[in-house]
Amino acid sequence: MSITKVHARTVYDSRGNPTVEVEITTENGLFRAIVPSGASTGIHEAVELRDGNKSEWMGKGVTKAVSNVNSIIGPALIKSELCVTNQKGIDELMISLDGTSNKSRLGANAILGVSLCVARAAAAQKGITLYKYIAELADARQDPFVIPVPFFNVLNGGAHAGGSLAMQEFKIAPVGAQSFAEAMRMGSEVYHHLKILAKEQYGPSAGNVGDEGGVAPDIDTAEDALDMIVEAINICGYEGRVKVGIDSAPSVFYKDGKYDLNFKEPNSDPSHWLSPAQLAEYYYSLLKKYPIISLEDPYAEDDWSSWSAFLKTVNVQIIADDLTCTNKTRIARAIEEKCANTLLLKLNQIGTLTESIEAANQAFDAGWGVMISHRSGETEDPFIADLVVGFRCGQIKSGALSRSESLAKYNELLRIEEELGDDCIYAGHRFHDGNKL
Ligand code: 2PG
Ligand code: MG
Repeated sequence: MSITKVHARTVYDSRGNPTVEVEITTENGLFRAIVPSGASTGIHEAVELRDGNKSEWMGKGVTKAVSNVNSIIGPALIKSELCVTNQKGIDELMISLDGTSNKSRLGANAILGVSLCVARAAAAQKGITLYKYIAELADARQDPFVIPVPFFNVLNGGAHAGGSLAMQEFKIAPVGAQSFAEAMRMGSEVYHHLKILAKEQYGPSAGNVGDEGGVAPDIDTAEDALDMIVEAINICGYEGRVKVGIDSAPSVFYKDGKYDLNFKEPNSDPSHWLSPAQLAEYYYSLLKKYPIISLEDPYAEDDWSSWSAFLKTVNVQIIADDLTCTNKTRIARAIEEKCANTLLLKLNQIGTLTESIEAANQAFDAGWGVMISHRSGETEDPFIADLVVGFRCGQIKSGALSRSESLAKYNELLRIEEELGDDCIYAGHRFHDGNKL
């Protein structure tokens, strides 16, 4: 079934910034997708096309990307008469229409919106759910489906919050739950106890939330954050069943080959900046003291040698986000140089579903795990819930248990788990090996 109409418009993301929504019409109906946007974006990501006109939307308008869908991509797709079930053909057509290596002409935000709509239209044509269709596209086993462990980002710092905390995300993972539904209950209880503790220890405003819905108290160190999180876990009686993850997102505090944990302070003293080896020592101390099972972006996006030196010395999950940017050349290098053991997969870092499938399979083939991720500027579109089940990844992060842009994904996973019943298993402690379960 080919496409009869393509239409894009400007809508708004969870930070109130403009973003691209695309609608595609086929004989089966109208299908829609909205594109998310990062704040701590890696410099090697595909280009999110912004107008740059400071007098409108502070330069963040997406009218060029919207018009690229309406006047270039849409007409070309309709003319091509490609069937919506030909995801690869359609994605390749858009990549060649763009003609650049980083999608800077048409914009990854324009291309991704269309790519995701096409998948929804194809699933409808086949009369199957989106996650099942994605599993077919990715050539993933479906028997049983794997429901991921949610890594809830319950405490926000770095570029996602005010306050002086340098590290960006402190996540809780209910690996000891029996089901996704139970993981949600456990996560919700810990999150609410954490909020109470934050207010008690740092005053009423400490319960205010950051960009990803986690509490954002004005604390200085990772230890302050982790002490409070562990206390909340223990109050709920979930010691051993709820573990912890961190995304340092240090590309924003990497300066002159060193790491400045005081980067929000304008007059930060360079003599306190940490060398890569000192930062490693700091991570070891955290790993020793807290129930950490996952460290994302321990080092900056181009500090390759520090990544590989560090990986040799730890046995937790090490996730590459800014390092790899869901880009196959960078993933290949990270695999070759043994920099990490898990890929963070973000659709808009690369800009098409086809390339995202290739990235996931590239990681799996190397024995890596894959975590599916939202962006800190999100929308009500729950696409990644279907994506994580279709890809059989075993783990997802979509922010905290607050704000509907985050809950849209978690709630969709609750529905999927219920719908699948005995035909799915919760990844639990085996979250890293979802594709092998
Ligand atoms: C990250 C993400 C998502 P952003 O660093 O992993 O949590 O943040 O979308 O701002 O890049
Ligand atoms: Mg990250």
